[in-house]
Amino acid sequence: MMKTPRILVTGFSPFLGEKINPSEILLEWLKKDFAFQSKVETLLLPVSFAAAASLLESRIAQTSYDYIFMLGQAGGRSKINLERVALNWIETEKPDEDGVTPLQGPIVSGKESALFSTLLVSKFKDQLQEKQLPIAVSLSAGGYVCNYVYYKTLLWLRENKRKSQACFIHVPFLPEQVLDKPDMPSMDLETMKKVLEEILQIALN
Ligand code: PCA
Repeated sequence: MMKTPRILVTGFSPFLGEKINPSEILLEWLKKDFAFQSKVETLLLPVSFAAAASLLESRIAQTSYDYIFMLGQAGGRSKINLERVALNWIETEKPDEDGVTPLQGPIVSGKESALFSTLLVSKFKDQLQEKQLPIAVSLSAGGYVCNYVYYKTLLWLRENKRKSQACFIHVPFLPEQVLDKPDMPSMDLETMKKVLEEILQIALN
C-alpha cells in the first residue's frame, strides 16, 4: 500500500486594513471541517517579511512534507491562481504588518533570479479545469510578502535537497471584502473550498 503523503497548507493573517484573509478562513475550514483533516497540517503565517519565511522554514526543517501548498490573498484576481514561479525580487510600496517597507531589490543576492514551482502545476490546472473549476496558472506572485515566502521556501528546499512539491496558490477576495470596492472581482467561499479540496484530493491520490 502507498503511504499517505504528508501535506502542509499555509495561510496568512489579514493585512493592509482588511478584516479577514480568505487564506486564513480556508485554513480554519481545513482544521475543523475538511473530510481529510487528519491528513493535512496547517500553519498560519503573519504578513511580515522578517517572520513569515523563517517560521515556515523552521516547520519544514522539522518535518519533511511531500506537498507544501502556500495560500495567500491576491485582491484583483478573479480565479484561483497556481503560481508557477517565484521571483528573487522585492518591489512594493506597501508596508508589511510590522510596518516595514523593504527597499526594491533581490531577496537573496547572488541566487537565481527565479525559481519554478516544484509541483506539476499544469497537471493540477488541467485536472481542475476538466471539472470546470475556476483555476488559472499565474506567472507572477507579485513583489510583496507572498512572493518573498515562496522564493525563500523554494530556495530552502533546493539547498536542503528536499523533494517536496511546493506551490503558492493565490485566492481572490471574498465577496464581503469587495462591498466597498467597486468593480473588484471576488469568489465565494464554497467555490474556494471546492478548488482546494480538489487540489488536496489530487495530492492525496
Ligand atoms: N497576500 C499577500 C501577502 C499575504 C497575502 O495573503 C501577497 O500576495 O503578497
